[in-house]
Amino acid sequence: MSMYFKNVSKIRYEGKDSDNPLAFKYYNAEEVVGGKTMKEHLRFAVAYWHTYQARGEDPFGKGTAQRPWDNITDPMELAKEKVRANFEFCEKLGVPFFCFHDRDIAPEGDTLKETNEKLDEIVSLIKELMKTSDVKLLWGTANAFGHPRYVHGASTSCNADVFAYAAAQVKKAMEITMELDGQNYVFWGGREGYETLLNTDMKLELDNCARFLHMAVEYAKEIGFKGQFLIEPKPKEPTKHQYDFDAATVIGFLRAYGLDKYFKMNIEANHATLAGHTFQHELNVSRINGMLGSIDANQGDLLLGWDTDQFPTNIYDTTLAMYEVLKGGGFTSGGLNFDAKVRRGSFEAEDLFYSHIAGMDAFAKGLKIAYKIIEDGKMDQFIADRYASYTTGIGLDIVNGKVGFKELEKYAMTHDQIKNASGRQEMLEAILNQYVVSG
Ligand code: XLS
Ligand code: NI
Ligand code: NI
Repeated sequence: MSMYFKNVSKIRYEGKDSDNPLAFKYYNAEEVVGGKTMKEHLRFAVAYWHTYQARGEDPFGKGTAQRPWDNITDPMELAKEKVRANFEFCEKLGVPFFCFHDRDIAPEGDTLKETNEKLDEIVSLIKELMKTSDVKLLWGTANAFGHPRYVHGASTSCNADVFAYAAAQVKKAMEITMELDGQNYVFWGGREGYETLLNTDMKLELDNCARFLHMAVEYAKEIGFKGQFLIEPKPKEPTKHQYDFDAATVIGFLRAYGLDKYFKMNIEANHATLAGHTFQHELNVSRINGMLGSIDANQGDLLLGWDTDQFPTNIYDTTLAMYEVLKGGGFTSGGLNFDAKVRRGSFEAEDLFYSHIAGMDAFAKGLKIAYKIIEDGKMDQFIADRYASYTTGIGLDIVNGKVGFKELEKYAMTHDQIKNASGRQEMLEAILNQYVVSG
């Protein structure tokens, strides 16, 4: 196997006192936390688009990235080199999964037919390399937003020809995801949204989006695709208003159109921030609705209003995220996909390793802290006590549906001297600090 990352050998766990930047300080793949290894809990994935496609370009300047495949000019040769590089990269990091958009792995041809042929050629190479590797596909998706044909959206485009083209593209993306044994298939509503209501029939666009998803569900049944369908909420960017705004909006939409039993959420930290929520909020909403499927693990910059896709290094966030994941019973088909890119200034290939190591360590630490919080039970006990009034007397009657307004009025007439208890927010924040610091 050719070597793309020659200066880096297999990344090992060296523990918290190691000063080797190319070693894990907290992520110890085989270490058992509550009956499962860290590898089984965290199910890390490398995002193909950020790792092999992104060049660090921004609106003010060209890409700065220096990559081992930079001298290859033939697009198909380049695509193949990246496939090989992906396997070497994931193996060196010990990351068990990767994720891709159809257009990340193969270039488009002049016609849809040609594009699909190119895709097939690359998929066969991936399949071939999978035979001798433990690296698997966490999820596949279709890039139905980048090409100019998607200027007005894909399934929500005003142009029925675009709807049809997107359907053909997603059909193919589902097929290759299945062929590569992908464990999930993601729908991120790239340009499904609007810029202005002055030119938009929102009702028709939403109905069409639901029609599209129903077609996907039907087709999955037809071909026997058993992977989990995921929807990734995002409130804005690229459009001013994205229909899949946040978890609550998406869940409401799925229920309204009878799609809820086929989908779960793929929650991205930075998208939560853009929606004006915390990462934990989005995970919690998904979890309590039984729809927490997978995570796009990154972080945003609270001072910036766009999707900066930074590597997750904030231990508070990773702790509270893993708290929600553990409370939800852990990942099944999902995992932690690093939908994150190195900064423009971090242009060397080695930075791809430093960034993933930083993210993996942050989540490993978060997992351990979250597990300890749950195991100790102090936080749970506080919440249970806070709602204790619903476990006896009138509260229990409310929960059991035994009383209505008339009975409650009668009760309130004789219980109007109400006593509340403190919410103790600062005390709880200090307890959380103790957990995070003592780790
Ligand atoms: C963009 C999204 C995208 C999805 C996959 O903001 O995060 O990368 O994860 O299409
Ligand atoms: Ni994402
Ligand atoms: Ni994103």
